[in-house]
Amino acid sequence: MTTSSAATGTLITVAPTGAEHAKADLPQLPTTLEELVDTARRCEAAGASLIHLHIRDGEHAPTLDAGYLRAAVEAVRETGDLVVQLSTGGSVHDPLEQRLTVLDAEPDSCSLTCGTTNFGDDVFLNPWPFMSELYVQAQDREIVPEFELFDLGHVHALARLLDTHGLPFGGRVHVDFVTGVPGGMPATTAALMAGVAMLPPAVTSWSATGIGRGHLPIMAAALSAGGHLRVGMEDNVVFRRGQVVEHNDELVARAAELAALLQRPAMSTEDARALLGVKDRRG
Ligand code: KMH
Ligand code: ZN
Repeated sequence: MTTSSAATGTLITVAPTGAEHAKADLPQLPTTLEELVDTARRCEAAGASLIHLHIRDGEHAPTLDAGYLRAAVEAVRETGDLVVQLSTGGSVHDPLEQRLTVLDAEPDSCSLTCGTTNFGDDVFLNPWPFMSELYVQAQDREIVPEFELFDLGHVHALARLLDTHGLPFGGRVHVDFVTGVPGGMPATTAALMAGVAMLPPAVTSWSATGIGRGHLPIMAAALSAGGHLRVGMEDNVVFRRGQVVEHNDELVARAAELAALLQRPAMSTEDARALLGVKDRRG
């Protein structure tokens, strides 16, 4: 794809929780249903149009339990108009078979990581048969995947996926570069631009996030290159040097402010739905 085809508005995704941070270390991390609903409401008000959800159980531990997932999707959907995306990446400890069952909760969108990557001291496993199966199941269930690219090889695997199975439900192809994971592509402008240059022509939009200290540089690089943004405590818990994030809406508001300054203001949820081609499951 060419960056000039990017929309004039900015899709802001919030990834509020993730699977890696412990509630005990970060009590403001939204882990309960009430906290997720509050997060969705406040982040939509601040400019987010898509929420990438990892769910926690009653002990605040990552879970792929069908009941928890479905309850979260329904509650967030009732709260507002955010596009609801469930993580199929889960935590590095989740078995592949269980990660496929995430689709049973009928989110609007699901993440789909395009390859295995080292993930700190762990391995985030995404072998080809799993990616393929997840993709086909998402097509069948009319759930729009967001392709997560942690490395340049993942861009190549995305092209293989599209060549093998055709377009996703809705016909749009949105990818998200996750940069700065120890073991993946670094959170540098050069690495991000190398990934963008490799995107297959079927890609219709891309966003990027930088883990930890890569957060701000990648936000600036993505915006200036016509990309969209992902922010949130899953990726970064430091607002500025010496100041920990107290609520995800701080990160969304700052992203919206920068996007507005660059004359690519935060996109409405309706525009985001059209950009991504999601099925309307509201009401
Ligand atoms: N928690 C990471 C191991 C995704 O949500 O799809 C995987 C991850 C990607 O966060
Ligand atoms: Zn995630």
